[in-house]
Amino acid sequence: MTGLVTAFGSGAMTNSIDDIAEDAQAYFVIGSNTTENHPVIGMRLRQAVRRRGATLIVADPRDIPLTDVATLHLKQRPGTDIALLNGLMHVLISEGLYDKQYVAERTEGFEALEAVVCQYTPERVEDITGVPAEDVRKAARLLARNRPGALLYAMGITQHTSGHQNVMSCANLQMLLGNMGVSGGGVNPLRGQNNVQGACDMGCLVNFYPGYQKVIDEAAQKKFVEAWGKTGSTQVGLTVVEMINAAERGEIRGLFVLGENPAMTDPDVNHARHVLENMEFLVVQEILHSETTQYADVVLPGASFAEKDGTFTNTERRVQRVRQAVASPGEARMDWEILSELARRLQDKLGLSADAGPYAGWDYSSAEEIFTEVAALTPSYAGMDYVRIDQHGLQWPCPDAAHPGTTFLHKGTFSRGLGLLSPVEWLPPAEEPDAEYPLVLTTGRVLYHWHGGTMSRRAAGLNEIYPEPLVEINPVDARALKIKDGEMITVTSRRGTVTARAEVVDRPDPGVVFMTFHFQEAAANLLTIAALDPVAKIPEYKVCAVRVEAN
Ligand SMILES: Nc1nc2c(c(=O)[nH]1)N[C@H]1C(S)=C(S)[C@@H](COP(=O)(O)OP(=O)(O)OC[C@H]3O[C@@H](n4cnc5c(=O)[nH]c(N)nc54)[C@H](O)[C@@H]3O)O[C@H]1N2
Ligand SMILES: Nc1nc2c(c(=O)[nH]1)N[C@H]1C(S)=C(S)[C@@H](COP(=O)(O)OP(=O)(O)OC[C@H]3O[C@@H](n4cnc5c(=O)[nH]c(N)nc54)[C@H](O)[C@@H]3O)O[C@H]1N2
Ligand SMILES: [Mo]
Repeated sequence: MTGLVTAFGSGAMTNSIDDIAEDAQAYFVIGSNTTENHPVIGMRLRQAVRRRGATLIVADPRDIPLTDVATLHLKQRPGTDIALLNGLMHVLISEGLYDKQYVAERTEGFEALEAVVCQYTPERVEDITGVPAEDVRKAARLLARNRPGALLYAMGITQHTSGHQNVMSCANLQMLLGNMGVSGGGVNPLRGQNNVQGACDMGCLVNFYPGYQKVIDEAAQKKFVEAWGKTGSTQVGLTVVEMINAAERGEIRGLFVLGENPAMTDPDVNHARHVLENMEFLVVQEILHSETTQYADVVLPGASFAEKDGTFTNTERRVQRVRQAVASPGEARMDWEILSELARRLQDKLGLSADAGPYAGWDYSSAEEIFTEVAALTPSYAGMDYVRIDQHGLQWPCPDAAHPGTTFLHKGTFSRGLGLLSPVEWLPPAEEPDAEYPLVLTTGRVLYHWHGGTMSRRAAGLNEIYPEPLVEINPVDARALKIKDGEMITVTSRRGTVTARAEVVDRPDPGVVFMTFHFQEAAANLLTIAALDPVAKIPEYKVCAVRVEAN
């Protein structure tokens, strides 16, 4: 889900943590609560600002810990990022502040971009986003004056029906500033889980084989069918929400859920739970019981990260070894062992074993064997093996055994040659506030909990620090609704309703409320909308319309 494919090929940081922390003169953090959700990177940003005076611009609809040290906070309305980014580019172009040489030598499409962004005057941008026109100008000038600059984004940018276009907009801005292909620059999606980058690299995306080789590309198809036999898929698959919808239509009868808790984390979760309940056959491979295992016909016990051997790929494309630290309890086995055995039995049952190919079998005896196979079939991993990654890991692309790995991408040239500036128009979110549901709900995370809470809510210390769900609401709205800080309130959307305690704070502006999705007793996803970005298919978790009432 988070494997959003950007204009630059794959959803990965173009740069590295060290080069950003050390060489960037400016940071533009948009839709990333970095200190709470990527604390190591958040700490490096804070240090860069405090110790060497780097410029920090935060664009976020809420006050977040980073805004305390920011040079400037642009507090846009949720779902208005494209207008804001176009406004910044408007100023860069109209004031002649963009990197003209870079744009001429390394990019194409400038005229088309200019034609669109020239309509986003700072005054019009203020109308759409709520950010004062003067701050839009100030931000553009700061970014132009302090280069190289790194743009960092996370779910505040991607979890929208315009998520894919939001990312393109970020890329446009960084190209105009000449910030691509340089140390301390780049467009940097901070990846969420410890190994979501690795899962995407391995081909756990609907449209890619390992290493972002396209499933629809004929040469790639040929390679993988030759290597894997008929089991090598040649069709683009369905994403999470698409699967739920297909199951409802009767097109999917069985579901295998591995390391996910969709009964808590899918959007419009009343609907998702209903579909899970009616699934003819549901297998859940888990380390713990969750809201989703309650619907399962079979639960397969997986081993946790500390009980695993293999590799994780972190957010800066660094492939690293992970070693089993403790034995797994009971019958639990590593996820790949369970999958291999299941696949072996299925192959026998379906008579596919005879279907040859050097890697058609599932008789792996170690994670290393799987790694070697992937490296053999994947150019960006071709130069890696367990010996080479042992000490510090290696950052892909690493095309051959002598290659040192890649700190930052797009040096000298983009993979397509010239960087394409692609104009993007702002469009409103799928659901906007109205008389019946007058407030915008945006959802996200806090430092102390993790997603559906399956793991973090079992930790006594974390529950002590952050024991219950809170709804952040601005004092202006609270006063109008006669809600006091700490009172129980009801939040209702077109899809569901939850009750939780109000935290009356000016972290969000009037008109915006914020909830986390960590607590099953007030599951924010009962409220969210399952509207998808048409390209990336990511749900619009960051905007829906709600009504709030005192209890
Ligand atoms: N403690 C903790 N850390 C985590 C996780 C966790 O659950 N707990 N989850 C991990 C995972 S998988 C992920 S994907 C990352 C997510 O990391 P983040 O994306 O940083 O987390 P979120 O809290 O979802 O959202 C980030 C910010 O987006 C802002 N936002 C809301 N609406 C908008 C909008 O319309 N535009 C913009 N620009 N910003 C908006 C929110 O106010 C919030 O500050 O965190 C990872 N790290
Ligand atoms: N409203 C709202 N909803 C959101 C988001 C949001 O910002 N707002 N963010 C979305 C995002 S970015 C994400 S990534 C998703 C996360 O959604 P999920 O991935 O569904 O959330 P988790 O709670 O992390 O669930 C992972 C499950 O895997 C289990 N597990 C942990 N380790 C292992 C292992 O090694 N093997 C196996 N087999 N299981 C394991 C855990 O016990 C847990 O139950 O939520 C999405 N949902
Ligand atoms: Mo995520």
